[in-house]
Amino acid sequence: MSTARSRLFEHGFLVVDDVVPTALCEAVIEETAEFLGIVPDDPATWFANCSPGHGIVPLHHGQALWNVRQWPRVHAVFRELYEDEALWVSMDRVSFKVPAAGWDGGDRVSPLHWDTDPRLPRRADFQGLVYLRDTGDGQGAFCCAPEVYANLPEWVAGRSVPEARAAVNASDTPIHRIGGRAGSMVIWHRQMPHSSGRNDGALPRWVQYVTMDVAASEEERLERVRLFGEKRPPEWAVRQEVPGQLIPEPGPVAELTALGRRLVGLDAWDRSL
Ligand SMILES: O=C(O)CCC(=O)C(=O)O
Repeated sequence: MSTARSRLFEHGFLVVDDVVPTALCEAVIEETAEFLGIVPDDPATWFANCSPGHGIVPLHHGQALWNVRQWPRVHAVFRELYEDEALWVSMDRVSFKVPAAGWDGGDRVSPLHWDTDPRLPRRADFQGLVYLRDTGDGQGAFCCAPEVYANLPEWVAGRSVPEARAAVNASDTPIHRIGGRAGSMVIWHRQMPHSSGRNDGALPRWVQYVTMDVAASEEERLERVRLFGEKRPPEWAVRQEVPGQLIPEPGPVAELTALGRRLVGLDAWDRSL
C-alpha cells in the first residue's frame, strides 16, 4: 500500500501540496466570479450573490473547472490513493464562502456529516477539494472530526445515520480546521465526519470540489457522457435546488484532453496499460 493511501486510511484525511498550478486555480475563480457577477478582489461586490453554509456556487461545467479536473497531477494523486488508474472524475462545483462578518447569513455553518453510510465496511472511498487561493484554518476551511473517524464503530453502533450524525454534532469531539495553500488538495475518507468552518477571516474562501472514483458500470458511463455533453449538473445536485442553477449550463461544451476524455468516460481506460 502506498504511504499516502495508508495515511489516508489511518488518519481519515490528507493535505497534498502543489497539485494544481495557481494559474488554473485563478481561472476557476475568474469563471465563477463572472457567473456570480462579482469581482473577486472587490469586497463591495462579494455579498450581492453569496450563499450560507459552504457557499455553494451551482457551476459544474465551465472550461476552467474541467481544466482542473483533467490536470494530470490530480489524476496521479487519486491513482496512488485508489491503486488504480481507471478513474472517473466528479462533476462537482465551486465554493465561494464569504467572510461571516458583514453578512447576516455568514454565521450559518453546516453541521458535520457524511456523504455515505458510515456503517458500511471501510474501503477505498475518498472525497476531495482544491483550495483555489491560500486558505487559513480560520477562513472557512474544510473541517473534520478525526477522533470520531478513529472510533467510528462506537459512534454508529445501534444508531441510524441521522442519529449518529446528531450524536457527533451534539458531542464535544474536537473539530480540526484544515486550511491549505492555493493549488493544494484536501482529500478525506468518506467515513470522516466533515463540513466547512465559519469564515472568520477577511477574505472569501475559494474551493473547487474534485473527487475521483474507480470507473464503474456501462449504465453509469452513459449517464456521465450525457451530463457532460448536455452540460447538466448531476442528479444529486439538481435535487439540492441550489438557487441560480441553470439547466443546461450556458456556453460551449468543455474541450478535453485525452486524459479528460477518459476521466469523463468518453474513452475507455485500457486496464492493460
Ligand atoms: O466545503 C467544505 O470544506 C466541505 C464540503 C462538504 O461538506 C462536502 O463536500 O460534503
